[in-house]
Amino acid sequence: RTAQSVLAIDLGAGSGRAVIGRLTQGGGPDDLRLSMEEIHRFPNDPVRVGKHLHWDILRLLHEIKQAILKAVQLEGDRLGSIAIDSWAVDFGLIGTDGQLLGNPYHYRDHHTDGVMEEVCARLGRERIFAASGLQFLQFNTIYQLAALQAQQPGLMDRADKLLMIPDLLRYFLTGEMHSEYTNASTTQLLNPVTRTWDAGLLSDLGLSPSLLLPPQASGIRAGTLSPEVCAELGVPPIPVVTVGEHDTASAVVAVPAEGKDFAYLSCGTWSLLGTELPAPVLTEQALTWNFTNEGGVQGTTRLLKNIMGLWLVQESRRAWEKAGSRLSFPQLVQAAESAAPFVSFIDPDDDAFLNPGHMPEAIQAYCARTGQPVPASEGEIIRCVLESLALKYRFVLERTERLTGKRFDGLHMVGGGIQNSLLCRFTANALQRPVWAGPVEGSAIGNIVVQYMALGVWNTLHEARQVIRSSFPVRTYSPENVDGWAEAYERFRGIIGE
Ligand code: ADP
Ligand code: LRH
Repeated sequence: RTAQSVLAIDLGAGSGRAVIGRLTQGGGPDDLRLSMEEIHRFPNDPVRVGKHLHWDILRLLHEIKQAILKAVQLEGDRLGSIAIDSWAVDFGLIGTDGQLLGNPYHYRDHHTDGVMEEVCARLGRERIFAASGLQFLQFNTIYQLAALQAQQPGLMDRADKLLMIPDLLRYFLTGEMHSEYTNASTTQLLNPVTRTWDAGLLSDLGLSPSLLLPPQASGIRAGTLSPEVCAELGVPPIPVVTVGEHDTASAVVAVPAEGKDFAYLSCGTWSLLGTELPAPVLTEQALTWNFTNEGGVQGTTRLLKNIMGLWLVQESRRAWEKAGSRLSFPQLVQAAESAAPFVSFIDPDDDAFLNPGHMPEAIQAYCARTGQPVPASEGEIIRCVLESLALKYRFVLERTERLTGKRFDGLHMVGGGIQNSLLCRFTANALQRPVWAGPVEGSAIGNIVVQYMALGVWNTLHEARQVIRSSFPVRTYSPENVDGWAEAYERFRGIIGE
């Protein structure tokens, strides 16, 4: 087997894609180039059943199989390995017979409403933060498990193992169960110092330690396609490896930074803004500001904060589509560009926006509640969202600097959201620093790179990032209209009450 190409499956909350990564030799002996070819893209539409929102996990498995089939048809024996990354926190429960128990919940389902508050009152926020280093989000795995214990004790009694979404899909492909570290770190049950499950937290929550498998590093062999999958698809037993299986961990791998101190924004359904560090920041200030220390590839820490991101645009578009308007993302961006600047701002991270049902109405209600002009047209609403996101990026970047004592020259942006060049421009303006936008398929590229690291092509992230830098375009946005944005930032801070 000549291992020259790899298959990355990257599942976002909005859509999934399968990408083949290939390495080619440039002019000199050290001149490697990475290229990628998207071979499959599919929507990831959650399904509502009764009161609850679930992922369509078997459909995702079906799409992954289609991707494997296409990859083998294209690459034949050259295909060296396969890996999956996905959104964080969600999981499937497996019974003692090895079967999946029920459909995994979507993290935006309301079954966790109020549960975080209850668990924090019982265990203490300080204690949970010291034991996990994680930000408090109501959908973290820890609160989903507490919700299931209260609401479906029978299910929890039958659960033998918990597998995070990529672990689960890998299990379906290989028959082997493993837990991958970067995604395990998003559960809020993993200790950021010992990098293993926090026994105290598990015990206080009444969770059996045997529910969770020991977290494994990214970049190791975690099985091969099972005989059943090989027979079904007519493909050979290709190795399946672990990567940074949390999509944000993979996105951070793909940041084409030159040095070790850089700020990034992974820009998709969510906006994840922060920096890469050798160790977690577990200070009181990090807790108060609700920052997170997630596990990164090669033992790094991702100090970052979740910002609601382009979910606000996606959901607005969905509401307008239901009402019969069919504007594409580029058309919505164009409408926003034509709308008046700096009219109203929202805090993108207000709880009202987590899953409001009708996003434009939620945005309008926020503006009315805060005594601002209420945006009406599609362009006005999207303008309000994009300006508010850019201003929130500045707010979080400045806090990241205060937590780390570092100063960043600019911001790297990766992910599907950088196709929104208005947002990139606004961000450079709000920050009053340059934005370097690229690559678009950050998570898929990070996934590919770690597969190549598993194959021994690179030893360090630094080397891999050098190749990413020379292989994919990066567009620079320089700040303009500095005064207008500085004044807008002051108003924005007043509105969000910080
Ligand atoms: P995820 O991986 O979380 O599903 P992506 O990284 O694919 O998300 O980013 C999806 C978002 O990118 C969409 O919500 C949309 O706002 C934005 N987007 C995608 N394509 C375009 C485009 N052509 N123009 C503007 N925005 C776009
Ligand atoms: C982005 C992401 C993010 C998590 C959220 C649940 O796709 O993985 O890092 O907080 O989804």
